[in-house]
Amino acid sequence: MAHQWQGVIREYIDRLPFAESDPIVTLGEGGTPLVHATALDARTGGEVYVKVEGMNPTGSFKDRGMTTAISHVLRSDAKIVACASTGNTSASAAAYAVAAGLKCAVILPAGKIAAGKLAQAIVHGANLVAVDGNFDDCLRIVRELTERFPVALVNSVNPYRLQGQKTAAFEVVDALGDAPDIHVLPVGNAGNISAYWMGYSEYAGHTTLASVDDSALHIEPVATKVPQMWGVQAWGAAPLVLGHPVEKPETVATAIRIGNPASWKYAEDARDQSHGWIDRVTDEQILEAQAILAAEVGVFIEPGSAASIAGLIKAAEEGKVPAGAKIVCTVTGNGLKDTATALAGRNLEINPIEPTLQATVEALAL
Ligand code: AN7
Repeated sequence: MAHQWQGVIREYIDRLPFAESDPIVTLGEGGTPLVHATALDARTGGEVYVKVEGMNPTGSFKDRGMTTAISHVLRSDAKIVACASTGNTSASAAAYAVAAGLKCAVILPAGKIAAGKLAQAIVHGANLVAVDGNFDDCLRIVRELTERFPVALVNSVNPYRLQGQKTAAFEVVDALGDAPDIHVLPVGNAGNISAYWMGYSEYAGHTTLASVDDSALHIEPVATKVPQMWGVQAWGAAPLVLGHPVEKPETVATAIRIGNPASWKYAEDARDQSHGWIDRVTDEQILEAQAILAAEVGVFIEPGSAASIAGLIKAAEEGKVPAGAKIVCTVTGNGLKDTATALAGRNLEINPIEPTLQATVEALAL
Protein backbone atom coordinates (compact mmCIF):
# COMPACT_ATOMS: atom_id res chain seq x y z
CA MET A 1 0.00 0.00 0.00
CA ALA A 2 1.20 3.49 -0.77
CA HIS A 3 2.68 5.34 2.19
CA GLN A 4 0.24 7.83 3.67
CA TRP A 5 2.21 10.92 4.72
CA GLN A 6 1.80 11.46 8.47
CA GLY A 7 2.64 15.17 8.80
CA VAL A 8 6.08 16.48 9.69
CA ILE A 9 6.08 15.66 13.42
CA ARG A 10 5.39 11.95 12.97
CA GLU A 11 7.62 11.71 9.89
CA TYR A 12 10.61 13.25 11.68
CA ILE A 13 9.80 12.69 15.35
CA ASP A 14 13.29 11.35 16.15
CA ARG A 15 14.73 14.77 15.18
CA LEU A 16 12.10 16.94 16.87
CA PRO A 17 11.42 17.80 20.54
CA PHE A 18 8.35 15.53 20.65
CA ALA A 19 7.64 12.06 22.03
CA GLU A 20 5.21 9.50 20.60
CA SER A 21 2.87 10.06 23.58
CA ASP A 22 2.64 13.84 23.07
CA PRO A 23 -0.57 15.35 21.65
CA ILE A 24 -0.04 16.12 17.96
CA VAL A 25 -2.08 18.58 15.92
CA THR A 26 -1.57 17.99 12.21
CA LEU A 27 -3.33 18.75 8.95
CA GLY A 28 -0.93 16.53 7.00
CA GLU A 29 1.62 19.26 6.28
CA GLY A 30 4.97 18.62 4.58
CA GLY A 31 5.87 16.02 1.98
CA THR A 32 5.72 18.76 -0.62
CA PRO A 33 6.92 18.30 -4.24
CA LEU A 34 10.51 19.00 -5.26
CA VAL A 35 10.11 19.87 -8.93
CA HIS A 36 13.02 19.93 -11.36
CA ALA A 37 12.60 23.29 -13.13
CA THR A 38 14.40 22.66 -16.40
CA ALA A 39 13.44 26.11 -17.68
CA LEU A 40 15.52 27.55 -14.85
CA ASP A 41 18.43 25.24 -15.69
CA ALA A 42 18.48 26.90 -19.10
CA ARG A 43 18.30 30.38 -17.61
CA THR A 44 20.94 29.90 -14.89
CA GLY A 45 23.31 27.12 -15.96
CA GLY A 46 22.56 25.24 -12.76
CA GLU A 47 20.41 22.20 -11.99
CA VAL A 48 17.46 23.89 -10.36
CA TYR A 49 14.69 22.41 -8.23
CA VAL A 50 11.77 24.21 -6.65
CA LYS A 51 10.40 23.07 -3.29
CA VAL A 52 6.72 23.79 -3.73
CA GLU A 53 5.57 24.84 -0.27
CA GLY A 54 2.31 26.22 -1.60
CA MET A 55 1.16 22.58 -1.56
CA ASN A 56 0.87 22.61 2.22
CA PRO A 57 -2.63 22.44 3.79
CA THR A 58 -3.08 26.21 4.10
CA GLY A 59 -0.96 26.97 1.05
CA SER A 60 2.33 28.00 2.61
CA PHE A 61 5.41 26.69 4.46
CA LYS A 62 4.05 28.13 7.71
CA ASP A 63 2.12 24.89 8.33
CA ARG A 64 5.37 23.03 9.09
CA GLY A 65 6.04 25.32 12.01
CA MET A 66 2.42 25.60 13.06
CA THR A 67 1.99 21.85 13.64
CA THR A 68 4.91 21.96 16.09
CA ALA A 69 4.00 25.30 17.73
CA ILE A 70 0.32 24.45 18.19
CA SER A 71 1.05 20.89 19.34
CA HIS A 72 3.40 22.37 21.94
CA VAL A 73 0.67 24.78 23.12
CA LEU A 74 -1.51 21.75 23.94
CA ARG A 75 1.06 20.78 26.58
CA SER A 76 0.41 24.13 28.35
CA ASP A 77 -2.67 25.73 29.92
CA ALA A 78 -3.10 28.31 27.17
CA LYS A 79 -6.46 28.28 25.39
CA ILE A 80 -5.71 31.14 23.02
CA VAL A 81 -2.89 31.55 20.50
CA ALA A 82 -1.89 34.82 18.90
CA CYS A 83 0.36 35.99 16.09
CA ALA A 84 1.32 39.03 14.09
CA SER A 85 1.30 38.34 10.39
CA THR A 86 1.73 39.55 6.85
CA GLY A 87 -0.93 36.94 6.01
CA ASN A 88 0.36 33.40 5.81
CA THR A 89 1.17 32.92 9.48
CA SER A 90 -2.33 34.07 10.39
CA ALA A 91 -3.92 31.73 7.84
CA SER A 92 -1.95 28.81 9.21
CA ALA A 93 -2.40 29.69 12.89
CA ALA A 94 -6.15 30.07 12.37
CA ALA A 95 -6.45 26.65 10.71
CA TYR A 96 -4.29 24.77 13.23
CA ALA A 97 -6.07 26.47 16.14
CA VAL A 98 -9.33 25.06 14.77
CA ALA A 99 -7.76 21.60 14.56
CA ALA A 100 -6.52 21.95 18.15
CA GLY A 101 -9.73 23.38 19.61
CA LEU A 102 -8.01 26.65 20.54
CA LYS A 103 -9.02 30.25 19.95
CA CYS A 104 -6.82 32.34 17.66
CA ALA A 105 -6.13 36.07 17.63
CA VAL A 106 -4.33 37.62 14.67
CA ILE A 107 -2.79 41.10 14.58
CA LEU A 108 -2.44 42.34 11.00
CA PRO A 109 -1.17 45.45 9.21
CA ALA A 110 -4.36 47.10 7.93
CA GLY A 111 -4.81 46.97 4.15
CA LYS A 112 -1.63 45.01 3.48
CA ILE A 113 -2.87 41.41 3.57
CA ALA A 114 -3.56 39.57 0.30
CA ALA A 115 -7.25 38.72 -0.10
CA GLY A 116 -6.84 34.94 -0.07
CA LYS A 117 -4.93 35.00 3.21
CA LEU A 118 -7.45 37.30 4.84
CA ALA A 119 -10.23 34.96 3.67
CA GLN A 120 -8.46 32.05 5.34
CA ALA A 121 -8.17 33.80 8.72
CA ILE A 122 -11.86 34.76 8.49
CA VAL A 123 -13.29 31.37 7.48
CA HIS A 124 -11.22 29.60 10.15
CA GLY A 125 -12.84 31.88 12.70
CA ALA A 126 -9.83 33.83 13.94
CA ASN A 127 -10.32 37.01 15.93
CA LEU A 128 -8.89 39.69 13.62
CA VAL A 129 -7.31 42.95 14.67
CA ALA A 130 -6.15 45.36 11.95
CA VAL A 131 -3.42 47.75 13.06
CA ASP A 132 -2.71 51.09 11.47
CA GLY A 133 0.97 50.19 11.15
CA ASN A 134 3.26 47.60 9.58
CA PHE A 135 4.17 44.01 10.50
CA ASP A 136 6.92 45.14 12.84
CA ASP A 137 4.38 47.14 14.86
CA CYS A 138 2.09 44.09 14.97
CA LEU A 139 4.88 41.83 16.22
CA ARG A 140 5.82 44.31 18.96
CA ILE A 141 2.19 44.44 20.11
CA VAL A 142 1.68 40.67 20.07
CA ARG A 143 4.89 40.12 22.03
CA GLU A 144 3.70 42.52 24.72
CA LEU A 145 0.23 40.96 24.66
CA THR A 146 1.48 37.41 25.14
CA GLU A 147 3.82 38.48 27.95
CA ARG A 148 0.95 39.95 29.96
CA PHE A 149 -1.95 37.63 29.16
CA PRO A 150 -2.31 33.82 29.15
CA VAL A 151 -2.04 33.76 25.39
CA ALA A 152 0.55 31.65 23.53
CA LEU A 153 2.71 33.39 20.92
CA VAL A 154 2.98 31.38 17.69
CA ASN A 155 5.20 33.67 15.64
CA SER A 156 8.60 32.27 14.72
CA VAL A 157 10.18 33.78 17.85
CA ASN A 158 8.53 30.72 19.40
CA PRO A 159 11.34 28.17 18.94
CA TYR A 160 8.88 25.38 18.14
CA ARG A 161 8.08 27.15 14.87
CA LEU A 162 11.61 26.80 13.52
CA GLN A 163 11.76 23.21 14.76
CA GLY A 164 8.89 22.31 12.44
CA GLN A 165 10.15 24.40 9.55
CA LYS A 166 13.57 22.72 9.57
CA THR A 167 11.88 19.54 8.26
CA ALA A 168 11.76 21.05 4.78
CA ALA A 169 15.56 20.78 4.62
CA PHE A 170 15.30 17.13 5.70
CA GLU A 171 12.87 16.48 2.86
CA VAL A 172 15.19 18.08 0.31
CA VAL A 173 18.10 15.88 1.39
CA ASP A 174 15.85 12.80 1.49
CA ALA A 175 14.72 13.54 -2.07
CA LEU A 176 18.13 14.39 -3.57
CA GLY A 177 20.21 11.88 -1.61
CA ASP A 178 22.41 14.65 -0.17
CA ALA A 179 22.30 18.38 0.40
CA PRO A 180 22.27 20.60 -2.72
CA ASP A 181 25.16 23.00 -3.38
CA ILE A 182 23.01 26.08 -2.95
CA HIS A 183 19.66 26.77 -1.29
CA VAL A 184 17.78 29.97 -2.17
CA LEU A 185 15.01 31.44 -0.02
CA PRO A 186 12.93 34.60 0.25
CA VAL A 187 13.64 36.39 3.53
CA GLY A 188 11.11 38.40 5.51
CA ASN A 189 11.09 37.84 9.25
CA ALA A 190 14.08 35.53 8.60
CA GLY A 191 12.69 32.48 10.39
CA ASN A 192 12.66 30.16 7.41
CA ILE A 193 16.27 30.67 6.31
CA SER A 194 17.28 30.04 9.94
CA ALA A 195 15.15 26.90 10.07
CA TYR A 196 16.54 25.47 6.82
CA TRP A 197 20.08 26.12 7.98
CA MET A 198 19.31 24.30 11.22
CA GLY A 199 17.78 21.39 9.31
CA TYR A 200 20.67 21.04 6.87
CA SER A 201 23.20 21.38 9.67
CA GLU A 202 21.55 18.80 11.92
CA TYR A 203 21.24 16.35 9.03
CA ALA A 204 25.01 16.79 8.50
CA GLY A 205 25.73 16.17 12.19
CA HIS A 206 26.03 19.59 13.83
CA THR A 207 23.82 22.15 15.56
CA THR A 208 23.30 25.87 14.85
CA LEU A 209 22.45 28.95 16.93
CA ALA A 210 18.75 28.20 16.43
CA SER A 211 18.93 24.55 17.57
CA VAL A 212 17.14 23.91 20.87
CA ASP A 213 19.34 21.01 21.97
CA ASP A 214 21.51 18.31 20.44
CA SER A 215 18.90 15.54 20.60
CA ALA A 216 18.73 15.45 16.82
CA LEU A 217 22.41 14.54 16.70
CA HIS A 218 22.15 11.18 18.43
CA ILE A 219 21.44 9.75 15.00
CA GLU A 220 23.90 9.05 12.16
CA PRO A 221 24.30 12.05 9.82
CA VAL A 222 22.28 11.72 6.61
CA ALA A 223 24.01 14.43 4.56
CA THR A 224 27.72 14.68 3.79
CA LYS A 225 27.63 18.46 3.37
CA VAL A 226 25.56 21.61 3.81
CA PRO A 227 24.54 24.05 1.07
CA GLN A 228 25.40 27.70 0.73
CA MET A 229 22.37 29.66 1.93
CA TRP A 230 21.32 32.44 -0.42
CA GLY A 231 18.66 34.79 0.98
CA VAL A 232 16.64 37.25 -1.07
CA GLN A 233 14.77 40.29 0.24
CA ALA A 234 12.55 42.82 -1.51
CA TRP A 235 14.30 46.05 -2.49
CA GLY A 236 12.22 48.29 -0.21
CA ALA A 237 12.27 45.81 2.69
CA ALA A 238 15.89 44.69 2.83
CA PRO A 239 17.18 45.27 6.39
CA LEU A 240 19.57 42.32 6.24
CA VAL A 241 21.16 43.66 3.07
CA LEU A 242 21.42 47.22 4.38
CA GLY A 243 22.58 46.11 7.83
CA HIS A 244 19.96 48.13 9.70
CA PRO A 245 16.17 48.03 10.25
CA VAL A 246 13.96 49.65 7.64
CA GLU A 247 11.43 52.03 9.22
CA LYS A 248 8.86 51.97 6.43
CA PRO A 249 9.24 48.72 4.48
CA GLU A 250 7.47 48.73 1.12
CA THR A 251 7.05 46.06 -1.57
CA VAL A 252 4.41 44.52 -3.80
CA ALA A 253 5.36 41.23 -2.11
CA THR A 254 3.34 41.93 1.05
CA ALA A 255 4.36 38.59 2.60
CA ILE A 256 7.91 39.89 3.06
CA ARG A 257 7.08 43.53 3.79
CA ILE A 258 9.09 43.44 7.04
CA GLY A 259 11.61 46.01 8.25
CA ASN A 260 13.04 44.48 11.42
CA PRO A 261 13.24 40.68 11.19
CA ALA A 262 12.96 38.77 14.48
CA SER A 263 15.49 36.07 13.48
CA TRP A 264 18.09 38.61 12.35
CA LYS A 265 21.05 36.98 14.13
CA TYR A 266 20.13 33.45 13.09
CA ALA A 267 19.85 34.56 9.47
CA GLU A 268 23.23 36.28 9.53
CA ASP A 269 24.69 33.15 11.06
CA ALA A 270 23.14 31.00 8.31
CA ARG A 271 24.56 33.33 5.68
CA ASP A 272 28.05 33.51 7.16
CA GLN A 273 28.48 29.90 8.33
CA SER A 274 27.34 28.62 4.93
CA HIS A 275 29.48 31.12 2.97
CA GLY A 276 26.31 32.38 1.32
CA TRP A 277 24.83 35.84 0.90
CA ILE A 278 21.64 37.89 1.25
CA ASP A 279 20.74 40.21 -1.63
CA ARG A 280 17.69 42.16 -2.70
CA VAL A 281 15.53 42.32 -5.83
CA THR A 282 13.12 44.93 -7.15
CA ASP A 283 9.35 44.52 -7.33
CA GLU A 284 9.68 44.32 -11.13
CA GLN A 285 12.15 41.44 -10.83
CA ILE A 286 9.83 39.70 -8.36
CA LEU A 287 6.80 39.95 -10.65
CA GLU A 288 8.83 38.84 -13.67
CA ALA A 289 10.10 35.80 -11.76
CA GLN A 290 6.55 34.95 -10.70
CA ALA A 291 5.44 35.08 -14.35
CA ILE A 292 8.42 32.98 -15.49
CA LEU A 293 7.72 30.22 -12.98
CA ALA A 294 4.04 30.15 -13.96
CA ALA A 295 4.57 30.25 -17.73
CA GLU A 296 7.75 28.18 -18.08
CA VAL A 297 7.66 25.71 -15.18
CA GLY A 298 3.96 25.35 -14.40
CA VAL A 299 4.05 26.43 -10.77
CA PHE A 300 1.97 29.41 -9.62
CA ILE A 301 3.53 31.11 -6.63
CA GLU A 302 2.82 34.29 -4.71
CA PRO A 303 5.07 37.37 -5.11
CA GLY A 304 6.86 36.87 -1.79
CA SER A 305 7.91 33.40 -2.94
CA ALA A 306 9.08 34.73 -6.29
CA ALA A 307 11.82 36.69 -4.55
CA SER A 308 13.86 33.49 -4.37
CA ILE A 309 13.52 32.87 -8.12
CA ALA A 310 14.25 36.52 -8.89
CA GLY A 311 17.35 36.38 -6.70
CA LEU A 312 18.59 33.27 -8.47
CA ILE A 313 18.04 34.79 -11.92
CA LYS A 314 19.81 37.97 -10.82
CA ALA A 315 22.73 35.95 -9.46
CA ALA A 316 22.98 34.08 -12.76
CA GLU A 317 23.05 37.36 -14.69
CA GLU A 318 25.88 38.51 -12.42
CA GLY A 319 27.82 35.29 -13.07
CA LYS A 320 27.45 34.06 -9.50
CA VAL A 321 25.91 30.66 -10.32
CA PRO A 322 28.57 27.94 -10.71
CA ALA A 323 27.95 25.84 -13.84
CA GLY A 324 26.02 22.68 -13.05
CA ALA A 325 25.50 23.57 -9.38
CA LYS A 326 22.61 21.72 -7.76
CA ILE A 327 20.26 24.45 -6.52
CA VAL A 328 17.03 24.29 -4.56
CA CYS A 329 14.73 27.33 -4.43
CA THR A 330 12.01 27.30 -1.83
CA VAL A 331 8.83 28.78 -3.24
CA THR A 332 7.04 29.50 0.00
CA GLY A 333 3.39 30.22 -0.84
CA ASN A 334 0.63 29.47 -3.33
CA GLY A 335 -0.14 31.94 -6.11
CA LEU A 336 -3.88 31.57 -5.51
CA LYS A 337 -3.55 33.56 -2.29
CA ASP A 338 -3.01 36.80 -4.19
CA THR A 339 -4.52 36.68 -7.66
CA ALA A 340 -5.02 40.47 -7.75
CA THR A 341 -1.28 41.11 -7.90
CA ALA A 342 -0.70 38.33 -10.43
CA LEU A 343 -3.38 39.71 -12.73
CA ALA A 344 -2.48 43.40 -12.40
CA GLY A 345 -1.63 44.81 -15.80
CA ARG A 346 -2.99 41.76 -17.65
CA ASN A 347 -5.75 42.01 -20.22
CA LEU A 348 -8.86 40.63 -18.54
CA GLU A 349 -11.30 41.66 -21.24
CA ILE A 350 -12.40 38.34 -22.65
CA ASN A 351 -15.46 39.08 -24.77
CA PRO A 352 -18.10 36.34 -24.82
CA ILE A 353 -18.78 34.68 -28.18
CA GLU A 354 -21.69 32.79 -29.75
CA PRO A 355 -22.01 29.28 -28.23
CA THR A 356 -20.84 27.49 -31.38
CA LEU A 357 -17.77 25.51 -32.40
CA GLN A 358 -17.15 27.81 -35.34
CA ALA A 359 -17.08 30.94 -33.18
CA THR A 360 -14.74 29.16 -30.73
CA VAL A 361 -12.38 28.12 -33.52
CA GLU A 362 -12.32 31.68 -34.81
CA ALA A 363 -11.69 33.10 -31.32
CA LEU A 364 -8.78 30.70 -30.87
CA ALA A 365 -7.44 31.64 -34.31
CA LEU A 366 -6.93 27.93 -35.11
C1 AN7 B 1 5.05 33.41 1.19
O1 AN7 B 1 2.97 35.37 7.50
O2 AN7 B 1 6.07 36.73 8.06
O3 AN7 B 1 11.70 34.98 6.42
O4 AN7 B 1 3.57 36.84 8.97
O5 AN7 B 1 4.49 34.43 3.76
O6 AN7 B 1 10.52 33.10 7.57
O7 AN7 B 1 9.55 35.38 7.58
C2 AN7 B 1 5.38 35.51 6.16
C3 AN7 B 1 6.60 35.36 5.58
C4 AN7 B 1 8.36 34.15 2.57
C5 AN7 B 1 9.27 35.04 4.63
N1 AN7 B 1 7.37 33.78 1.77
O8 AN7 B 1 9.63 34.02 5.52
C6 AN7 B 1 3.82 36.11 8.02
C7 AN7 B 1 5.18 36.16 7.44
C8 AN7 B 1 6.09 33.86 2.15
C9 AN7 B 1 5.78 34.35 3.42
C10 AN7 B 1 8.12 34.65 3.82
C11 AN7 B 1 6.81 34.78 4.27
P1 AN7 B 1 10.40 34.38 6.86
